[in-house]
Amino acid sequence: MPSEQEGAAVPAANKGGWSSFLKSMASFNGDLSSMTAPAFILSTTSLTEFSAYWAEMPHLLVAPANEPDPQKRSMLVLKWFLSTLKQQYASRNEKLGSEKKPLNPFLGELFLGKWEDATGETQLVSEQVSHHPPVTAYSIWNNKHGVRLQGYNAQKASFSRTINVRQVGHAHLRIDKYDEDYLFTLPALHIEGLIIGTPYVELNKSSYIVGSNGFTSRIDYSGKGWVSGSKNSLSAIMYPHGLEKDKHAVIYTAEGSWTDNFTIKDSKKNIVQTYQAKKEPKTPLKVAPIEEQDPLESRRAWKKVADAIIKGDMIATGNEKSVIEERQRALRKTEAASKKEWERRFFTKVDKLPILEKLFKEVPGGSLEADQTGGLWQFDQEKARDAKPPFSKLSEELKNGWN
Ligand code: HC3
Repeated sequence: MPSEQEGAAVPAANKGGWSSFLKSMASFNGDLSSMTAPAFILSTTSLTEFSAYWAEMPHLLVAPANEPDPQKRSMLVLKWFLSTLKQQYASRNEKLGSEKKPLNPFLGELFLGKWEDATGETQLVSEQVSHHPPVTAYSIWNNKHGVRLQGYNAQKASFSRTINVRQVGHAHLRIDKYDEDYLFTLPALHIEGLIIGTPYVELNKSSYIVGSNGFTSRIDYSGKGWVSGSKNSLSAIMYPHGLEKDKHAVIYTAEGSWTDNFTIKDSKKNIVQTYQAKKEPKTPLKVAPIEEQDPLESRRAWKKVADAIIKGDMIATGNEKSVIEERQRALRKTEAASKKEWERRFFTKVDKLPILEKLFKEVPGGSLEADQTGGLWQFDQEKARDAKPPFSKLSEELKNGWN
């Protein structure tokens, strides 16, 4: 894949490393966790933290719970989902200048936090529930508004001119007041700017939001092509179940950019919602100080690795990573010897997810794909209620809200 532009944006000292990385991608086996990237492109953040991107604007997450009209409620769910895209897929390159390679979570790794603002407390629990394949599960809830989001995700990657990623997994939003459930499928993505050394995510194909109230939204993603099109584009339609192909059945449409502005229009083409990603206020996530965290909490567990990455000390980075890997290998050995599987702290493997199975019928070719995610995962309120310090505050929250 040599090119004149290769590594153009990479500092001179790192050009060799970038070239070797690109060459090594020709034999990439599709397992993102086994990809070895040069030091300067390593992130200090683990993928367990990415679950927080779902709720950085709690006011938009809870807004549907305060809308009595079911069609408008579904439209607000669509608006919230679209608003999360920039956080999920573009916030890192905005902050760091390019998409870096996140830390691969170990089995049992946790990331906990909360958002506190006018919407009340929104809690987050994220846990690595599987290592092979890597699967991250999360639960996010706001008791004041009776809104609960949970889900899990894995990535299937391939290399053809760039890194292409199909996301496996889903998100499930529940609005207590209306006894309503929404299924979200996850968009496919690929990496742009890889050759010149400024990788960033572009979304492609489609994703769906299926509501138990009878409305589905399909979101189509596109980017800048050779001839036309613009970066990070989205176009969505919302329609009654089963009427995806009927143009006259469309109730709302959304158009614009998931990193900038988009509008939502009704069937008469009146603008009913405008969204400006750069202006929308975010609520910072509060995470316990590292010394108060559980040893399995991400920032505490990865601290020495993160410090070594920041210092640019690759030897220490490798050594500290090995300490974590060795500990994990020893744990797996003990478990195998005692025929006991690692007990997930907040999630449980279940045989069925009946609500989601029903909603998946509205997604063309969609299914739960349990074989790709090491099973089906569900937030376990019992486990969370019994949580011991430092998670006791969390169990109080659960006692007060979940039924
Ligand atoms: C592909 C990705 C890891 C997975 C990231 C996921 C899909 C994780 C779940 C989140 O909810 C959404 C999300 C956002 C970004 C995805 C990452 C972008 C790049 C990263 C690759 C493993 C890194 C590739 C290495 C390099 C050097 C090109 O950045």
